[in-house]
Amino acid sequence: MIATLGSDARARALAKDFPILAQATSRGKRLAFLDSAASSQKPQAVIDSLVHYYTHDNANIHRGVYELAARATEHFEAARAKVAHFINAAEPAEIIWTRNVTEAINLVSYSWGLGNLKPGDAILTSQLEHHSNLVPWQLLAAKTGAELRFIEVDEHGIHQLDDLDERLRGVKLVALSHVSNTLGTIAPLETIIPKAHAAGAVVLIDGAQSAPHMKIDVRALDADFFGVSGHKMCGPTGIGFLYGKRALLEAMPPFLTGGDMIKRVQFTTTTFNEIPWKFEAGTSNIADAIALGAAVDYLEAVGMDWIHAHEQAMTAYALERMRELEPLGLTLYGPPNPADRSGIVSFNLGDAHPHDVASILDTEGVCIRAGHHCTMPLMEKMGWTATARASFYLYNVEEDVEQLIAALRKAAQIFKLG
Ligand code: C6P
Repeated sequence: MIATLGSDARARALAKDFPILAQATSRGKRLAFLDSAASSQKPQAVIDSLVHYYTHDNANIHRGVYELAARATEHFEAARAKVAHFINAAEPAEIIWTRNVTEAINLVSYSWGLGNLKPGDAILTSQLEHHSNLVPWQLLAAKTGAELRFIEVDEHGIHQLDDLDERLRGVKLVALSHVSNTLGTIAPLETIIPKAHAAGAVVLIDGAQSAPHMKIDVRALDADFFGVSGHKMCGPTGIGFLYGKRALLEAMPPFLTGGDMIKRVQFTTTTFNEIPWKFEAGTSNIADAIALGAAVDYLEAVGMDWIHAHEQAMTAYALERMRELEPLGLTLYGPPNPADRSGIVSFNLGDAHPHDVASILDTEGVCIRAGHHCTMPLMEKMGWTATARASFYLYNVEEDVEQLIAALRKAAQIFKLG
């Protein structure tokens, strides 16, 4: 058994902050929640923030002059500042609230993309992308006449960069996920971003699977845009954000229009608000933005470096234990070196359908995801119909892996494998 235990004791203590994890399943099994890549659980502090807001502070923001409205506005803008600090943005004005990373990417596609791309230009993405970081670019390419190109990945899901300079020729936008939600691959952004900029491209990073799990410094990365979903980082659903460099955001037209995003409206013309409000039309998701601020407080108190190290250790441990099941037909996917991947492990068990595997695991209290993980082109390239996927977060402990292994052995027995 390898030692994950330096961090296991702390993870065990942190798990107590997440009330949902204390429950047993309807079959009386301990809950082993291994699907945080889909959506994380919420600590009590985030739940309390939601209850506190609706109990004490609820009012519309940026409008009322009375005390409640002023307080709601103050907390809402304070949450923006927390998020800015969390990813080391230069200023809170560079953070735009969105519903999730999908909306953040669509905002860039419509607002930046339509005005900046023309026939002869190219968009470069990769074969690993989630549909949210692919479909918007397919549509943008179709609308503008730009070409859509791909960085290829090998059979482990590792980016192939030998011909990157060539692929970057004529590229105006590079759009990449920081961490693959299907294979856990960490993209070599330190190599790609400087080359993309040298080629004259703007860079958008889909941070859905990185920001919850590792320290993000958008200025050190030199990302032009960076999108995040709050629900994957201990925050509520329905809130996320787009980071954008001030100069880019200022030059972009609004995405949605209506109230709050204006400075002055006359019958036939409108002057738009300053950033970030120019991009926040209508009443915002106030309570959830504030609760995302509470999630940021929580994650920072735990320490992003600790979270990353814990997940790396959990993943290395899980990979080692799962390799014991290879004689039973278990196949592991993704980068072989644990250092090249985050806390996501995709696999298949013999020729059993991953949905059936996931259903058997469920009877043992183990929650995993199965399917194409919104990466259908990657599945097609790899020749897989689907995979099963376990993913780890700060509250996962060695016992979760033990439970996964025992449940997989049971599944192998049921499918008469090995
Ligand atoms: N991946 C998963 O189980 P939204 O739905 O907007 O919050 O996140 C979309 C998204 C975009 N990019 C990446 C890399 C993602 O992982 C996700 C969400 C979940 O893998 C749900 S499909």
